[in-house]
Amino acid sequence: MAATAHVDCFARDRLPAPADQPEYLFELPELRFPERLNCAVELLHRRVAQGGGQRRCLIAADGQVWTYADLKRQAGCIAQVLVLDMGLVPGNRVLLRGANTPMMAACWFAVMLAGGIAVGTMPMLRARELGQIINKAQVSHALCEVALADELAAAAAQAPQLGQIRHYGGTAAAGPKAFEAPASLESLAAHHDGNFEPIDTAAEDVCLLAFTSGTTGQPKATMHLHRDVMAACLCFAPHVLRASADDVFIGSPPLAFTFGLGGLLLFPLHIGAATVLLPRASPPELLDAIARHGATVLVTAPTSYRAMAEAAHERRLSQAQGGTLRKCVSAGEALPAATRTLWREATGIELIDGIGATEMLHIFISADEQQARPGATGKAVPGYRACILDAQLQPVPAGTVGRLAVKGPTGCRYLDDPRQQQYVQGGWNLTGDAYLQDADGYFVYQSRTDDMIVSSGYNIAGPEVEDVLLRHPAVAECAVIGVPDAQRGQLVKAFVVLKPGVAGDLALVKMLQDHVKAAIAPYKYPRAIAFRGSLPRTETGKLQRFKLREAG
Ligand code: 3UK
Repeated sequence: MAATAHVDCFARDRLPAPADQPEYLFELPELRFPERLNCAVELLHRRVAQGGGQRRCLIAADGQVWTYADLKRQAGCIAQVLVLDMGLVPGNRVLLRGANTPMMAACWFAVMLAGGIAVGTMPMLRARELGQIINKAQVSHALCEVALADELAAAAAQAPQLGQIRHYGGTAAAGPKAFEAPASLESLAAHHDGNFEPIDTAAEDVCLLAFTSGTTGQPKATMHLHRDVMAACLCFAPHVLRASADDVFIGSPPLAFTFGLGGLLLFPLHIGAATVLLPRASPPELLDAIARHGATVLVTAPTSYRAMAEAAHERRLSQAQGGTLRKCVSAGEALPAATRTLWREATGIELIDGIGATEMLHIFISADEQQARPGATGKAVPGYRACILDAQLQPVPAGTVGRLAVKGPTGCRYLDDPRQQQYVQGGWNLTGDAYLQDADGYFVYQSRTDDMIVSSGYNIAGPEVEDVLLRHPAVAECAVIGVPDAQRGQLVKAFVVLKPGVAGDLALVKMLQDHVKAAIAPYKYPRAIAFRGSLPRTETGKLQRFKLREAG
């Protein structure tokens, strides 16, 4: 291992033992990284040094533009604040808390330049969850948007090692408190020149702790290296997405979620493109913003595509319709074939579905517009290998459902966590997803392994039933789970959100059941159907099936 630049070796000392780590693949020549590598230098300084400093880089919701040179300078100033005013030493963990904005992006790059370790946190997290993260990552520094300061302050009160917090994004309207508060991050940054000499980190130095959006129990922190950040930019993005320097990226996932970090910050910067950072990106807000900013590449979750489809058609968003949009990425959850069809009919654009994971940093199975197959995720992204294994880690024949296993340049390294041995077995990363590989080698999602419904001895994948229900004109959203049943072991139950104006009565229950029986094997039909106003979802757009199971 090359000499670390870390003075504080907390993360390095808590890496899983080499025997517990996955096997890494660096077969693509571009994945053979030098020993010394700082991802901020690669993504930012290199572009400016090569004359791209005046290109548009970050676009705020209000249309304000930061060039690459602007971002480099601001990140340099914040790095100087971190080191000179806040006493950061390489290897310290810096918690980042804020909505998607140019300042949040500048803070992220500042941490990289200073050799720190960024700890992203979703804006919606409360003091209790922030406290778990601060404790697990032993966070010493924090950069926080004023509007989200309260929950962090409550968490920090219980965490003596978090001694340094600075706030940004306040306005005069913040009230009298703003005058009493210590100097804002912006005012401290303005005292520096931004000419920060980047820390000469090792390619294998940890630079990011990404917490999994796990549904229950203690959060897991995945560790990623400077090298991993570059690997993410060199696999899915150039081989599947294939965006160009003229593209304008836009989307919804928070930068604290690695789907958003890659899709809305790392990938556009890697190719010299521009990216619109929206603090709020609900489907209606996202629709407005796409048109307002002339966005060309959209990154969001399946439910968001479904919610936007109708209006997208009316607004003629895509290039073929006279708009600007040309590429759309879906990840975070399985993409129902029904949603793929809906979006194609609305815009003419074939979605690029991809499965990624916090553990893997980004997308490892996907298909571009030409290769896309309804109902399938795709094939291993160049740089990765994937297969389907049984309980004994033996490969299963095509068409057989088993455990999805992957390896590539990135992989799972939990910080000091016994669950490492569950995710990584025999050198493979086991994502916890049940998949099959079809005769043509396409990977077809079934369900999370522990969500598979077993009813009267049949294995039933909830998402397959959901896809059928979503094709019924009365259905806006739905979720299918197994509930305990004395006769059948488990019973298939659907939770359905109806389109506005539709009445959820017994006649509709019967109609939906018949609709499913007519489309797929009748034993899969939901014997119970409950109508709901909404479904429980995480901030990353994932359905929280466990909450529905608890509710019964
Ligand atoms: C599920 C999918 C089917 C799957 C993520 C892109 O979602 C991301 O990371 P998380 O750690 O969750 C990982 C799990 O989510 N999943 C994600 N995408 C798909 N299932 N089809 C998909 N296209 O269960 C996976 O194991 O929150 C996604 C990039 C970065 C990410 N972190």
